[in-house]
Amino acid sequence: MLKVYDSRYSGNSWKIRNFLNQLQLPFERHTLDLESGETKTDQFYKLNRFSRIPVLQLDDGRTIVESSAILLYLAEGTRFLPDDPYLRSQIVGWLFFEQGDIQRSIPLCRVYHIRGVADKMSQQVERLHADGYIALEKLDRWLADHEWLAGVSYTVADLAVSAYTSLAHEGKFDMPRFPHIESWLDRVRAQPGWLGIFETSTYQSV
Ligand SMILES: N[C@@H](CCC(=O)N[C@@H](CS)C(=O)NCC(=O)O)C(=O)O
Repeated sequence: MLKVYDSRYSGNSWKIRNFLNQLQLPFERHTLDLESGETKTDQFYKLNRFSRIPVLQLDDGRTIVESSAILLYLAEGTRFLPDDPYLRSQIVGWLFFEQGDIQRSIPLCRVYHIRGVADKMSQQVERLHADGYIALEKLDRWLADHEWLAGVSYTVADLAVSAYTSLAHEGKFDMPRFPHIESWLDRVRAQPGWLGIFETSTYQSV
């Protein structure tokens, strides 16, 4: 059975569980404690050369690391990743945007607020907010006249980009400023099998 190594609050790990639920694929969940250094052991290094979660482990023991790579692997041959090379390039482009633009700012802001250290880190939070707003403005502008990120239906790009975008309010981003993002997030959440970050998948066995 597929194994997912994750942590409770990780948005990157959530993407994987959410997608497995949408694909109706059974998996074993192994939740690690990041604060106690469980991703920094030699044993975990063998699963992920970058010493972080999420990791997907296949039946034969091989692993896939990096959330975008895991999503692309799982999406292959499904309606969430069309065969058409141009459409695929659009999807991959959004996955890069998520990694480069969204992840540069939103997750860290969220972590500072969750851990209650945002006030102490106010200068850094201000910089991260400025950066995050630039990415959110680009996304909102695209969504003003597109229902989905790539093509005419929900794809793995929508799933990936929506994860941290939908958690941005936890980093105190003012999301009502982005009405097109908010309507798109409603459409994403209405997809069959969509799973909230703290919901347990029916396909999860641990
Ligand atoms: N680019 C990676 C980022 C993964 C990542 O940032 N993982 C975080 C949790 S969301 C982590 O493991 N942090 C602990 C660490 O780096 O030690 C992905 O998309 O999978």
